Amino acid sequence: MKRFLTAGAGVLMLAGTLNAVPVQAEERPPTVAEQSLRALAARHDLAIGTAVDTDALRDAADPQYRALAASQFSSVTAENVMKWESLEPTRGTYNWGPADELIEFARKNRQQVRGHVLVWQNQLPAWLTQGVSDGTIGKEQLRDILRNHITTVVKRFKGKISQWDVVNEAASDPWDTPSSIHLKGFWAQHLGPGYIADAFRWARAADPDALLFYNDYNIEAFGDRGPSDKTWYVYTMARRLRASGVPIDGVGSQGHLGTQYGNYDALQVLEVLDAFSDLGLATAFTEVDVRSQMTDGVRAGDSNEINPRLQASASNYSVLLQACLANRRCLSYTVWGFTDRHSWVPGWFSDPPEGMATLYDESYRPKRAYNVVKADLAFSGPPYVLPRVSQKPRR
Ligand code: 9MR
Repeated sequence: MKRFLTAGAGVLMLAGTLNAVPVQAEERPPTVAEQSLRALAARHDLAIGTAVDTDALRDAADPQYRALAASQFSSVTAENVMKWESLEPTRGTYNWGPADELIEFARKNRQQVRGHVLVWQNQLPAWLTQGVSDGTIGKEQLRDILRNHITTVVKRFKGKISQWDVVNEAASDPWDTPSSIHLKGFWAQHLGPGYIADAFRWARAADPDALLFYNDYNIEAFGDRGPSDKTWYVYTMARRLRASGVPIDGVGSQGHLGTQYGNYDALQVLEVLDAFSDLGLATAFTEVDVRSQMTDGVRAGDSNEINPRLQASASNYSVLLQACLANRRCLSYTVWGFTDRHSWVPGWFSDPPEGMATLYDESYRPKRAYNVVKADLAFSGPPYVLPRVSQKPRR
């Protein structure tokens, strides 16, 4: 230290004598802690995204939400406002306002937008589900309505959406009846299995440049590859769609995990991403969050109960991110909300209550999960982590 000070003083004296430019503090690169997630992800060409609650984004009393959404993320997904019930609450009358606001926010902040979602059995407008159940909308008409919806929405946002979730959550779960995985829900029931290929074709016709994804949960790792293995089912479905020339460009794995479950390691998760990309598909994590049960102890602030949850949550975020980094066709890693202040989890899981699922706590303090995501982005590189391979939309 003494030697350093003496040398420093010498330089100062010399500079003074020669009347040269004043000595500046030596330039150093920003530390990892000072970097944003999006800056670190950019080194891998990886988009790091978040679902956005547009009410929170608009809330003048909650400026931190907006600031973090802009500074930390390079991609945004509408948590709700691009869903059918939000876009077309009354038949034939579209409400574009909230979705447009998000697109404008993304433009200002140089962010990509993931479009979520075109075809899903949830959050459908009542006029549609009621019309089908009372028979005023018949099968042929329903198909026309779906084609018209996809065409209208995709054209409206053409050029502004990098990836569309075209079909969401079409596959059943092993706890459904029957336990063998099958196509479930409104669309399969009323239109039959062909609606999936149709949806991709209609979306492609409306925007030749957006990447078109199938998106689902509980497809992080393969199981026994038997009839109740959902990941295997989705893989087989994607393989068939590719083989028959359907314009599907990617598979999104949502990544909704819970610390109470036996989850996966990065190699298991990578195996699935590699299987999809070997079919010529891009991959993405689209809705990552890792929730925990909120026991009485957790709610009372007992660190014996809180710490293992924070650590397990962080570790699961890391597993998914490491697998994504290692798969060169994994184009984006999106979290489903970034703060416990605005997360779907507490409202959805109440018995037992669950929460603590995101990267920041309710007061916007970064949690261990945030630091682990940051460290993975900062400390990974060749030979196993290489820049992304861009995906060309399939014609
Ligand atoms: O986060 C969304 C929540 O605000 C809505 O109430 C809910 C309604 O279905 O949908 C949530 O988002 C879901 C997403 O659209 C699809 N995958 C599962 C997500 C969490 O339920």
